[in-house]
Amino acid sequence: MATDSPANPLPSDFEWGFATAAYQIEGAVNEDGRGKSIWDTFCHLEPTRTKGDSGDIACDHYHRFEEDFDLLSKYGAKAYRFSISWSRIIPMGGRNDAVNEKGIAFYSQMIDSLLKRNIVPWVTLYHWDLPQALHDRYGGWLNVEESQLDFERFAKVCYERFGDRVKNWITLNEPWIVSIFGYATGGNAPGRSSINPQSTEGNSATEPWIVGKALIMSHARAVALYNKEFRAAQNGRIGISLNGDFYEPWDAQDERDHQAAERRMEFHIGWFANPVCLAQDYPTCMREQLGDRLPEFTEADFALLREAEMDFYGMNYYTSQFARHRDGPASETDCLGNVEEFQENKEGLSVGEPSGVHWLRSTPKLFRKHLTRVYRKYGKPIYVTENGCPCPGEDKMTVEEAVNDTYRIRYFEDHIDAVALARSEDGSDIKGYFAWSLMDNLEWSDGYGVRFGVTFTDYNTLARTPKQSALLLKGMFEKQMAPS
Ligand code: PNW
Repeated sequence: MATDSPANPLPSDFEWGFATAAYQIEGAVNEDGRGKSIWDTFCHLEPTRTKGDSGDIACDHYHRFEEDFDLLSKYGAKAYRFSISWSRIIPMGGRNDAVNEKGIAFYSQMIDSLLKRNIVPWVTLYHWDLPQALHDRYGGWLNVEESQLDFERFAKVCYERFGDRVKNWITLNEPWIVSIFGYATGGNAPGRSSINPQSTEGNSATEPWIVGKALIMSHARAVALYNKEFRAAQNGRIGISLNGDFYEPWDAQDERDHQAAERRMEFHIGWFANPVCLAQDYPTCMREQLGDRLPEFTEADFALLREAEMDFYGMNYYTSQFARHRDGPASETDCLGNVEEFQENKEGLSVGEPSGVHWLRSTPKLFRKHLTRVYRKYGKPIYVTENGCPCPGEDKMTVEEAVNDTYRIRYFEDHIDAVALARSEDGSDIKGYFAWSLMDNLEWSDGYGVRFGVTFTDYNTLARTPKQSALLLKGMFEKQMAPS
């Protein structure tokens, strides 16, 4: 039995489990009154922006969630993080639009099914699937004033209908990716960009910063509402999930690269964490570079941010990189802080071992640094809300080969070790961990080729097969909880 002693790197109440997102697994896009989201539209653009794939069927989780929760039980998960499709709950999205009772019933059944199994539900309100109707009506996240009021109402419906049973809320998943991939590079829905040859509309110099403000204020409204009207009765916790890599200087001898690494992290994390964790303005280096392209916060905005005190910082972590400063002024469309990014440093040393996707190398030591930097800077307890990888070559493997996921097993071991060390050695308060993902699923613009699951999904038969890592995670956590 695990007992708590100061020698145990992880406490016995450390929460752990697996994460997913609605559009990546549910399918059933036209069922039971669901409205379209911007990802339905994006996945059906021609020429394709998603390798010809869409979430029309995905893992068919909508019809198979009981089977998938059997897997969670089998893996020993204590918690499960999933997201709610806004357009299943409010098909047209807006604050005066109708609520779809069938959408409510679906998530209600899911929540009950988890609780019956003693698995704690963690709900993300927004994992990238904006109702298409809001995009059409007023430009979606480009309209700061309208979008925050509609998001607040969506959040309210979720608290009212699920908050008796759901005690863990995540407002937004990765607002950085939403803003930059959606409105600067155009790689994600709604695919707007002025620098992407496949995009027909957009302004990469201005739109991501407007969208960022819309997301910050939407988060703030959802948290302030929870604090004011629901916290006392429901007694839950609320936070946000931010992505961000740790950056080391490309040339450790060059002070300008040290500054570049810090600036890169401010553009990644400080952009959102300053306002949402500290009720402060954007980092100074962003103001300096972006000038009046970065929207101001009014006094009323700051007042709302102060009312939106949250309980935890959700960290999505996959990899890290090196940053090198650029000479001269930043271009209008730069969104990284006027730096170049590399996976090797000046000496040619790789940041980590390559995985099955180009942007991800395994960097557990920098994970520990990242956890501790974020904890010291923003002062919130941390839940790792995503961490995981595809194995090298996994996209071409048969199920028999893929279940033998030694790279992923090592990745998890090393990253869980880093969490334990950040706690026991650095004093960082880390309370939970979710592996991404419960099963292989639609990897957004990469389609179904890139497999992040601990469960293999056969997209022809929709059969699920546990990979070895799925069955080993429980032991990895228990080992860290045991007296040493
Ligand atoms: C996250 N990057 O996105 C998302 O929250 C998940 O939905 C997704 O499946 C998972 O990570 C794996 O990609 C990211 O390029 C997408 O650095 C891309 C990056 C980071 C996170």
